Amino acid sequence: MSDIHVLMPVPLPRLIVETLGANFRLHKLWLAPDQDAMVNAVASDVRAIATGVNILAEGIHFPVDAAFMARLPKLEIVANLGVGYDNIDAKWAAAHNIAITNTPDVLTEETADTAFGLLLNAVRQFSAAERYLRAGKWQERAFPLTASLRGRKLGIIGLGRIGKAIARRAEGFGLEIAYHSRRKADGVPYQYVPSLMGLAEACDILMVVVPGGPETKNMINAEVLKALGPDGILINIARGTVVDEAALADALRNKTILTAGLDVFANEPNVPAELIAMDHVVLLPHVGSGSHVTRDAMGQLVIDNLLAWRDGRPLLTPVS
Ligand code: 8YV
Repeated sequence: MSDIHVLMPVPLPRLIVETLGANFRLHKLWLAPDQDAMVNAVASDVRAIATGVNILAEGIHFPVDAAFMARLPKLEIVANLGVGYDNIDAKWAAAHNIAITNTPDVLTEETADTAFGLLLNAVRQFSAAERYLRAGKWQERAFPLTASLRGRKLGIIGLGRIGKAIARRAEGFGLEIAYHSRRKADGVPYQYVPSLMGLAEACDILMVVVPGGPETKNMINAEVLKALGPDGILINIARGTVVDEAALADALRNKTILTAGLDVFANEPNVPAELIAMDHVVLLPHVGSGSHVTRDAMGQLVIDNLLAWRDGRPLLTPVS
């Protein structure tokens, strides 16, 4: 065990807790009866933070914001479990020479699978159909016919690694594909649409794959949903904050759009009651990367980044 102090604000998966515990002086903040007192006690020693979003214990959120990092004068690195790192004030960290690592690549295919599962489920109403069967209603009559994926055009917002993995799947399903992002991507055969409104107008599926944070907050608003139109399907596997949830509930209630599939919410684990009450909307509890194999790979990457930092080797996946 080294004498390097690492602070873990939230309960991360066991692989990470055990391995970091064996290699560092690990402080498990979430277990402290008085968290503020624990931070004060270790603040002058802590050189690294291991954290994440939407972890094991529901409802535990811990923003690694400027105020928190400012309390740790020796902080050098924040290792995040997750590709998204909107739980960390990255600008402040960069300005203070604090490195951030995340867990890209290892979760790309899993998350793209989830996105596509949500889309198929939302368009063909598989969750509702299963509830129907379990409720014994099939005995009375067949499940109603649904909308179809056939003939649709998919609009991907954010053509990063996960966006491209979703696009590859969409090709196999015979969908037309367009995307919107800040810049046109090199070497992709998909139609680039320079504005979000333009993409919403041109497509009948919108797939949200952009990072969270202030820049994308409520980017999917009432206007965008109106442009998506009455056959439109919204899928969000990115961050709940990207979608104006009140506007989405209105759009679903008023049939401004057809349906939605959501894996993420603005205030997890709280989901607006109005969305829960809508049987045709598919809601998942932020399970995008949530398989054993993928979470293990993500956890290993958190560990490997911290060990590389400890040993003075280059970080594996630093956030630029
Ligand atoms: C979570 C995610 O990190 O990678 C992301 O950005 O949202 C998820 O993979 C995951 O729930 C682990 O906390």
